[in-house]
Amino acid sequence: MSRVTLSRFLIEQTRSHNTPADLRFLIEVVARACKAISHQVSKGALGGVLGSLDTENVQGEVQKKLDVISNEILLEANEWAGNLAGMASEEMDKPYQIPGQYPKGAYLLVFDPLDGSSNIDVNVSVGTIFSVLRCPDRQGEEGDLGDEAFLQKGTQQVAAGYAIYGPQTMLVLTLGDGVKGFTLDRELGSFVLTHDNIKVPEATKEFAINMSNQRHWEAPVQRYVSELLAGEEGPLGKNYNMRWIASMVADVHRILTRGGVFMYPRDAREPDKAGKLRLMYEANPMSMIIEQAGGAATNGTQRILDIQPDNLHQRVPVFLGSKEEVLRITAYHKG
Ligand code: AHM
Ligand code: MG
Repeated sequence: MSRVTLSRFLIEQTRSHNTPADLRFLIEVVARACKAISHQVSKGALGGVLGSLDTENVQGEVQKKLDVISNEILLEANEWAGNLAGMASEEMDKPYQIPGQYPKGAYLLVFDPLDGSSNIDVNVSVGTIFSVLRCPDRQGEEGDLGDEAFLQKGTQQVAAGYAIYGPQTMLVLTLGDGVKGFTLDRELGSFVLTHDNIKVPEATKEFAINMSNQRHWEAPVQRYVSELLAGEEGPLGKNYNMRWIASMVADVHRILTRGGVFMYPRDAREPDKAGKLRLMYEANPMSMIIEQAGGAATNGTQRILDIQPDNLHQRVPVFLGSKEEVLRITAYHKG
């Protein structure tokens, strides 16, 4: 049986679902960049790529060498291809302008080039998260493209995905019609479709949260997690298992594989920040994938994809995964 590569899948999408050719090329370029990042990540200490730089990103976080390398790989791969009007990244304060000598395209690409990078030096899975939006008409045609072009609700995403650099490198993708998983075949040099129609089980017995922040959480999260911990004797009547990888990509990948609920709530450590994770390039693409796989994603009170962003690097509380549990914790916030 012939194998379905990402390229073949995308060509078939163009035929069967009218996926525009430039969107197809864009995904191909992002996938190629992810292969290059996977290669860099896999070199580890041999490639001299581990460790931190002396620089901080816009969020005030120390940048890892691989954060910067991955950001550059994505920018260089995409800037000349003609599919984009601009890019924005966790690692850059302002949108990246397509250099004048290259053609501009209809889309915007937003990404976290290397999510979970605190895990790189300890050889635990990390990943790239990306979101594709349409560029509003005529913006950036003359002069620089501003932040406003990117400030679109998650419902406006035309594609979202992530690459996970783990025991296997995989690309998980949605074009708004279900979720597909592709595994990198290093001998072939291609992503091959291995997980057709990924679905998140509606019910689960597994949760993911950084328990060390418990004392800072708000009341609904305190209540919910104490019920999870109470197990069979508690109000939920079942025993729950816990996992926390501290790489959103790896935690979400597990949830897509076997169910679960992922939480990064707002907490009282930094009261002016609405959580740790960023809306545009972490929460929105992951929420689109989770919803397309039959799960749910909220900020506690509202569907994440319905939030109108007002800032490129805006933070948001995140509750996502198996529907039953996400609806429960959301009800606790409202009630
Ligand atoms: P990063 O984008 O700087 O890597 O931060 C995001 C990561 C997520 O992947 C993960 O869910 C979270 O931070 C872990 O945070 P903590 O170390 O507070 O548990
Ligand atoms: Mg991140």
